[in-house]
Amino acid sequence: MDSSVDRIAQPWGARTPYGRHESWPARVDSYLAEGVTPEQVERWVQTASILHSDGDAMDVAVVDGRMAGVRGRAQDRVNRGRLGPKDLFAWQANASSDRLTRPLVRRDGRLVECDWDTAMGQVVAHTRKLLDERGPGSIGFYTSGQLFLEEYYTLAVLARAGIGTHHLDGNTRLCTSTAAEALKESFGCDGQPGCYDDIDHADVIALYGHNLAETQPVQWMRVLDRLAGGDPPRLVCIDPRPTQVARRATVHLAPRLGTNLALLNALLHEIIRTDRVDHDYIAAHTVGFEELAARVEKCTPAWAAQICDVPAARIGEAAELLGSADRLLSTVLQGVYQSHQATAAAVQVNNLHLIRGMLGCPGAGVLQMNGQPTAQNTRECGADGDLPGFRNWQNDSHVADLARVWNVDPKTIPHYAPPTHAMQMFRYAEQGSIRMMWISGTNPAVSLPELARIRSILGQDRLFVVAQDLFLTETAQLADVVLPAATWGEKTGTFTNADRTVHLSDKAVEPPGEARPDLNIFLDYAARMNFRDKDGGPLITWHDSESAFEAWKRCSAGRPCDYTGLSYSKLRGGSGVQWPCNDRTPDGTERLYTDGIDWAHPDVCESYGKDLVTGAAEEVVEYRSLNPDGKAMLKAAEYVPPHETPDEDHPFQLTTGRTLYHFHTRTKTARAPQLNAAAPDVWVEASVADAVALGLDEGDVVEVSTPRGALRGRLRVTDIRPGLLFVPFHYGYWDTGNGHAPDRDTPGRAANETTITDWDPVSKQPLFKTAAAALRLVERGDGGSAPAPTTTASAPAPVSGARAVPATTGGRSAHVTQTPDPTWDSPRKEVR
Ligand SMILES: Nc1nc2c(c(=O)[nH]1)N[C@H]1C(S)=C(S)[C@@H](COP(=O)(O)OP(=O)(O)OC[C@H]3O[C@@H](n4cnc5c(=O)[nH]c(N)nc54)[C@H](O)[C@@H]3O)O[C@H]1N2
Ligand SMILES: Nc1nc2c(c(=O)[nH]1)N[C@H]1C(S)=C(S)[C@@H](COP(=O)(O)OP(=O)(O)OC[C@H]3O[C@@H](n4cnc5c(=O)[nH]c(N)nc54)[C@H](O)[C@@H]3O)O[C@H]1N2
Ligand SMILES: [Mo]
Repeated sequence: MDSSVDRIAQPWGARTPYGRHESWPARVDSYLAEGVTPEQVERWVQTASILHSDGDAMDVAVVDGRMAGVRGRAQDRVNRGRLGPKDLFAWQANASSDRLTRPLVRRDGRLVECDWDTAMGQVVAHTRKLLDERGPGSIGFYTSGQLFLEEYYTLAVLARAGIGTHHLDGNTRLCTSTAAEALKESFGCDGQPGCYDDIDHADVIALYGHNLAETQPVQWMRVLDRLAGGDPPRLVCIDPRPTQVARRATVHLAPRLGTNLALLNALLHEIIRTDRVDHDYIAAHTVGFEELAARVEKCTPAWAAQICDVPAARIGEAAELLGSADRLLSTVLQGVYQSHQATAAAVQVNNLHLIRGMLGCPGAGVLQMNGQPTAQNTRECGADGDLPGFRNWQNDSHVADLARVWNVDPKTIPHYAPPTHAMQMFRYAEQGSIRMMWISGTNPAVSLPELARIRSILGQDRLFVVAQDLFLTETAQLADVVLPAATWGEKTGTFTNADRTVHLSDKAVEPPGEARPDLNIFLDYAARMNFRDKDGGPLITWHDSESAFEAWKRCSAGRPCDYTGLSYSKLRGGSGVQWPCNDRTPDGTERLYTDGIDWAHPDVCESYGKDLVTGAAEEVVEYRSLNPDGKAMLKAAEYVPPHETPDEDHPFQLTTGRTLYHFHTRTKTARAPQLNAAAPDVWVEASVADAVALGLDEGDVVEVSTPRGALRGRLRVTDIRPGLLFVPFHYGYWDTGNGHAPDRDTPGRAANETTITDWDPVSKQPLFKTAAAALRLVERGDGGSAPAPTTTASAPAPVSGARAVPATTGGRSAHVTQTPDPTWDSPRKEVR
């Protein structure tokens, strides 16, 4: 029976319970704009969500050449028809009246409209001048985790072999660089070992710094459905906030910020002490066990309890669950990745699985999670600081192989040092060695740390900034040339989610005005620059998305992320398919490492690894002696405290992150009325104890300040860990009315006014989750409440005598139809 549910008030919808080792029942969620009936829909066009890393498969409804709604795809392995609130409502932003429709160039200090020839002419003229005068090292490209595979691959070829620059990275640096690095450190190569189906089989699911309920709501529905079914899994949650995950956990540990490594070392200590290790697996598939055991020998729960400020007994309970699990699934995300020992901590989760032999079979998997929808492709295609196809920049034969694919001289591809990471690119621009920065699909003027610094870098006269976006974002406002991009729904391409599932996204409608797909913009630039291969032929031989995909397939051939068995026609109609997909695995590959470790041999590995504490890169000689046979590497690391810790002036720890209803800098979700209304402005979360001590109440306007800057917002009192503040990072200034950057007189509201320029030494991922801050009252709230949702981790704490905060609801315009599959009989899956 169909049901209609307000999916703002009930974000996860109705339950479809299922038991362990059964397949997840299908349920199709659909939403049509008010006044549109199913009969009016002319076409349903296949795609998947680009608002998180799940890849929820969906069809877009088209009426009169315009988008009119969405419905989930029941046949897809990822979501089995379900959609989350952002999937359901955010498409409305595409039709927003303030989309960029023409290119802009800066004249006399102001951005004015022009034609494409003028804008691209300026970009090309600047490139040529810089190449002549300063060489390729003066040009940097900062891209995204939200474009399509075909676009990243084209960008990687033109930047690395066309321009020959070392400076190409994605905002994936802020997002999944630790995921990639942790996989390289343990397995020698990027590539997600586990998959979402592991949720169907696990008896214990551990989530480290991962608010699955809000950031991948459809997979949380899957967990909720298992919790409601037979033989439910037990959850272990490591998060200092009372997330929905924490509320449903058997063991919830709320550690001090930045202490994940201490906690993980204690968990490993307990598992080794109680000998819950798989000695055969360790002997057959790993190196480094003795060093790991020695490193964690003194890391008792009592030791970690002091550092993390959680009860030692609780650490013991968590270790008991992890140690006794029959099929353990672990996920790791930003609560681990965006702190000072990010890679070192993420690697310990891999270690825990390796020593327990919990890998490569149903229910036993690690998900070093991705965040952005297409971050996986940024990594595969080498539009982050890696070479395409997970090739090793330190291995000359890998570089030669890439040069063969591109028909260029190996010397053309810069590989004399590690590729520049995004934080370093901004440093070079600050110092003046980078003079042109082409920013595509990211909004660093809100998303990078220490925004006052970022604004001053992007605002320099000597730096030529190109911004390629859908809207006149905070970043675009600082650019010299603004290129209007067509986006999801308006262009065709593919992308890959966090469990290696490749989806095709077909064009549904025309882009507004003169906006062009990113691929066309990059191809146009390459043509105007006349990039050539070593025989004088065109460097880039493709002309549209499908031919770009075919070119990428050739580049991926024989590599871990092998796409050779995929094609647009294969991806149309059914479910997404997981790479590697080739002659041997034509239906894709559910799990990696089912028969041992495949890509860690010194000749094939993507990386020779780094020192987990200092980040110093190892050489091939060291790697060969550590790991001659290409096994998994158990790498240990010693805990060191966060770089910035509270003191008298800044007595709080400050962390930042997300809320269910918004995506990043809100260029899309603020333009979807249902989502915007659910969390229309910034807020600050503090604990009951701290609010009482400071005499603060729900709704009071407070200021959070650090040595970098300050922000103001209303207070929400929650069950967050005492001593900790949380601020969502979604709120820039483009829609604040005054439309200009904060200054001394108008304090900002972006979390990144306060964050620090600092990063994990191994992955170079910036620290958004560990700062020290002060909190003060600015103005009494006068009975108002914080604009924070009540359905999420931001739910108000029950405080006796306090006013009730109105519940978050969406009303009529948020009603979504849910259609369970009537033919469902919960088949049991075969389990090896
Ligand atoms: N609704 C929504 N969903 C999204 C996105 C979005 O913007 N909005 N963005 C997508 C992207 S790009 C990403 S990267 C993912 C991010 O997804 P998540 O990582 O799940 O989201 P965050 O809110 O950044 O952080 C997760 C949790 O880390 C906790 N945390 C903070 N500090 C620490 C710490 O020191 N230790 C531990 N153990 N935990 C800590 C926070 O309390 C928070 O609940 O979400 C994706 N999905
Ligand atoms: N304080 C704090 N800061 C953080 C984080 C945090 O947890 N705390 N998280 C970090 C993480 S994990 C991430 S991923 C980043 C995200 O940070 P950003 O990438 O800067 O955030 P978005 O708002 O997603 O920016 C994407 C931009 O691309 C545009 N866009 C969308 N689709 C297209 C397209 O098809 N083509 C083009 N050309 N443009 C498009 C959008 O309009 C938007 O302006 O933020 C990071 N910053
Ligand atoms: Mo991210």
